Amino acid sequence: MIDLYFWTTPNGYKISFLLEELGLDYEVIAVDLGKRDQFEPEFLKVNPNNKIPAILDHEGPEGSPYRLFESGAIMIYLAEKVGRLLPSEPAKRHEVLQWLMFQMAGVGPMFGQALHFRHGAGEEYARERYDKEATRLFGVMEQALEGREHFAGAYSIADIAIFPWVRLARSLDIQLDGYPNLKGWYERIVARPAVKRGLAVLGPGWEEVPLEAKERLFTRKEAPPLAA
Ligand SMILES: N[C@@H](CCC(=O)N[C@@H](CS)C(=O)NCC(=O)O)C(=O)O
Repeated sequence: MIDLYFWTTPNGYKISFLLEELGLDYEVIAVDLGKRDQFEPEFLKVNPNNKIPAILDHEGPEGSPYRLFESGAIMIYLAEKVGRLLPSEPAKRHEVLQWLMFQMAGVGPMFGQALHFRHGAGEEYARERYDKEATRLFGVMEQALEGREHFAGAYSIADIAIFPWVRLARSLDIQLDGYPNLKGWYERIVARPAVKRGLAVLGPGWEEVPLEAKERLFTRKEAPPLAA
C-alpha cells in the first residue's frame, strides 16, 4: 500500500495517473493547499519542502516503509518498482528521462509562473516573460511529436508528467488547435482509462477549486519556517 499525499494540481495528477497506470494500491491523503495544509508539521515530516506530491510506500526497498517527495523522483521510483513505463535499455531509458527532466525543469516551473502572473497580482513584464516562455515550450513539444505518438518511443512516465500541464493550455490562453501533433497526443492520453481514474481523485479538478482557495494560493506572501 502506498500513501499518496495529493491535491488536485498538475504535479499531484502526475502521480495519481501513474499509480493508476501501474495498478498499484494506494490511499489518497488530501493536502488542501487552499487551507495551507502543506505547512502543517505532520506534512512537513513527509516533505520539508511543503509541496505535494509525496508518497509513503509501506513496502519500500527491502520491504521497509519509504518516503519520497519530488514528483520526478517519485515517478522513476514507482516505474522501477513495477518495471513499466521506464525502459531499462539505456538509450531508451535516457530519452524518457530527458523528457521527464524537460517537464520538471521547463514545463512545470514555467507554466506555473505563467499561471501565477496571469491569475495573481502580476506585473506586466513578468506576465509577458512567462507567457512567451510557455508558448515557446508548446512549440518545442509540437515539434518533438512530429511523426511520433509519444515523447520518447512508447508511452512512458515522460508523457504522464507532461500531460497534466498541457491540460492547462486554456488557462494559459493557448489553443491546442494551433498544435495539431500535441492535440492528437493529448486526445490519445485523455482517453486512457487510467488517466480518467487518476483525474477523478478528490473529485473536482483544478478548475473547480473555489476561487477563494486559489486566491490564497496565488497571493501567499509569508511561509512558516521549516520543521526542525
Ligand atoms: N518540483 C516539485 C514541485 C511541486 C509543487 O510545486 N507542488 C505545488 C502544487 S502543483 C505545491 O504543493 N505548492 C504548495 C506551496 O508551494 O506552498 C515536484 O515536482 O514535486
